[in-house]
Amino acid sequence: MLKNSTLLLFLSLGLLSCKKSETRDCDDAISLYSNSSFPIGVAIESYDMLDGTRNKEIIDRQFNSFTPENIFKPNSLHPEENTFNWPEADQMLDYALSQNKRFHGHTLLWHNQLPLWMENFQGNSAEWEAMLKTHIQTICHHFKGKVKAWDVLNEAFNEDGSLRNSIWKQHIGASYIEKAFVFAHEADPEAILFYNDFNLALNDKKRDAVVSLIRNLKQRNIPIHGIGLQMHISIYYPSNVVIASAMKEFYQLGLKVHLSELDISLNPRGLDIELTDKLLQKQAQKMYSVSLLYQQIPKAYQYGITFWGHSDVHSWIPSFFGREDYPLLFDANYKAKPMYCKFLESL
Ligand code: 9MR
Repeated sequence: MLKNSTLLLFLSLGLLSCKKSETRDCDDAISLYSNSSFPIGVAIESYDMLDGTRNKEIIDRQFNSFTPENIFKPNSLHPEENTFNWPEADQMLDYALSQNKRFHGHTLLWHNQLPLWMENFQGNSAEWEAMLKTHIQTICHHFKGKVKAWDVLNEAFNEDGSLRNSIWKQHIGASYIEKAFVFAHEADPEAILFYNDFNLALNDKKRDAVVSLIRNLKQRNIPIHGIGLQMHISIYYPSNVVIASAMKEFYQLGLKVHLSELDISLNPRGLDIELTDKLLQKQAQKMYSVSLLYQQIPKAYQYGITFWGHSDVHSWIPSFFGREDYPLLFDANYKAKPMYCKFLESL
């Protein structure tokens, strides 16, 4: 027999698919965030803030939360052991705050985009731990009170659910994770601290591993407050049922849920595709469903939905995977796509 909660989930998914599937024309002079009950974010680069550009117009009008796509990563913020690179980061943050945008720090730790000195650091485990502490606390102190939330740790798990063999795990051991959260919390007790990863809806093994890590951290009062479900998804998968149950699993652990890097691929298999209206409508429908499902989680757990860029021309996907794709809200001419219109309609 279906449990009540499962039954409700299926009923609501049924309702989602019964709602209008036509995309009405929409006007991007409207603002997404001012029509939304939850924050709507976007990953930005410094060039997105250039005066007079369509980029700036879009990020200012449509979004009320900014995530730095690259310049807050370790190789950029901490390029040499005794050098922190603040000016570009400060400029981006000050701009965001002057526009009343929330600023989401991404990311204190990762296995990618590390400076060479960090990768080649020599020392015993106590020295590695001291280095980790200095890295995290210098950054958190510098931005204290301005960066309200941090991705403390990004992508620590492999797809089979094992812990990635990053430099942190190799030199400090698995306890580097709890240490990282404690260090960040000591430096800025007000900051909301996230673990961020991809495929957490799609891949049960990975999700189970992250859930059990978080349960363990929570039981020991390690300060962790949110989960970043990156949501690099496609029009084909993961299913809406799977997305809904992943969000539920995490908010039931008491975590705020951030759909932190959303984009919807039209071409996950990297085929020669023709960009048809049918594909764009499927993408719009997926966006609509994800948004409605997100709005079904209790308000207190809705940290927001962040897109990993605003226009297809800036998406990381075509260059990273070497394939044609159109995963974002605006097309390469900065025109709002059906995905934008359906998202607006869902709010
Ligand atoms: O979008 C980012 C791209 O510009 C960088 O070249 C890339 C480097 O690995 O990182 C991209 O952002 C990633 C994010 O920081 C973490 N999750 C996966 C994102 C896409 O790769």
